[in-house]
Amino acid sequence: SCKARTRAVALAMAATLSIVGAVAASPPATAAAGVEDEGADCAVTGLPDAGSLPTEAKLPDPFKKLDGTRLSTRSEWRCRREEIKKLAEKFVYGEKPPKPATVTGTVSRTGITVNVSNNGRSGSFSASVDVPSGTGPFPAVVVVGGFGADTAAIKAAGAAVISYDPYAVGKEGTPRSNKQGAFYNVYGSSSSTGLLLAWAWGVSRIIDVIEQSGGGVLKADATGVTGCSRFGKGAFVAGAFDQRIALTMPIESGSAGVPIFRGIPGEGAQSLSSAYGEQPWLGDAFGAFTSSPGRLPVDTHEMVAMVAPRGLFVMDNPHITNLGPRSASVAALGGAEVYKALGAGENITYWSDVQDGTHCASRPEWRTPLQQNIQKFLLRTGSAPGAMRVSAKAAGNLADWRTWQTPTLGDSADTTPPSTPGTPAVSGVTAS
Ligand code: MCU
Repeated sequence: SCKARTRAVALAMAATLSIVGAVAASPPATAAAGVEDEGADCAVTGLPDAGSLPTEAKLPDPFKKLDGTRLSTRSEWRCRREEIKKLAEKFVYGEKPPKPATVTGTVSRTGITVNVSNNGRSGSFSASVDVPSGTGPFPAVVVVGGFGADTAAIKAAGAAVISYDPYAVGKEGTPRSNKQGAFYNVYGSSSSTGLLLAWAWGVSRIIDVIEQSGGGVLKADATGVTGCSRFGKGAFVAGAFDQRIALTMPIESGSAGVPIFRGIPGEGAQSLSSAYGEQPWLGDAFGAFTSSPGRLPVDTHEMVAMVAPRGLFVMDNPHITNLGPRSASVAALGGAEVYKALGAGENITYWSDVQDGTHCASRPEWRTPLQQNIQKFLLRTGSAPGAMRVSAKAAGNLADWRTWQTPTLGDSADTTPPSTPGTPAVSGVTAS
């Protein structure tokens, strides 16, 4: 069963673009940002209160700012993304704290250690590393949960595999009032942040350590993340919330992962109350929305958009209704509208056109696009275009889910310097 499998994996680990029309002075759209959150200095005002949310049956307009106006230039996306991030934290996942005061650790060809401390509290965890042939330094793919990804294909493409046990950072099986793991050691066992964002925080701290390691073994600016099922949920959230991640690859993530919350009840996927109740994956605040997702001021097409313009390869299984594949396709199609508006429509792939119905099976169909995505976004030697390979068996229709249209955004570059005592998550590194 999945549970036995995830436990076995955790135990085993414990034992051991082309931006079309790119703007001058902007980094290429395929490159990850140099910081965890480029919009950290944006002043976000006007977040709604939980008590005053209208019901919107269809997907919120990703291009509409909290002040009610719509984006007109690409440069505005940076702060619009920050609004989405704050909405997602407040209503869906809980808060992701910025980089802790102290992060130390080591990187070798076999493992990574991470030690963090903040305000007198500390936590540590480790991950194993498996390098491909060659001398390196290598790009790397973090495999959340250590299974379900085609690690042979990842290594054959030239990337290292980092096997990360998220349970060391956010344990399953605890009540929401007493969460455990390295994240909760630092931020408190009554933190309202759910496991998915705690796991994502752990991936970010691994990247901090890689950055600080000097790049002898692993390249700091070429990290991908993947994982299947509950760890696909985690991989998706990790990629959405850390702009240093160049390639995000959730596999069969199911409810609380990629599928739009609004679509899940109609499709008959794992219900929101079931996903919310099964484990404290989502933040505590989500509990108010399990039977009324239409009240959420944000949905997962906007988490897809948070990844833009970086590489995103969503893998899904059309044979298991419980996973919500139709709702996942709508999230990808909706988020792809933001990619297009940013001139990065070639950077997203959604692929549910697969034969084998087994959950988290190794799938031959994904091998080529997986390697092409690694070449394009991690090795930067390829330029294969993204694709929407939606299985006819579980094809959602974006038109049924939106009332908004995609604007043509002007090209002016964002020249706004970080305003105030901006707190870029990683000091001394900018995206230019
Ligand atoms: C698809 O991810 C989950 C699912 O949400 C759970 O209901 C089920 O128990 O486990 C799945 C999983 O993580 O399988 C490995």
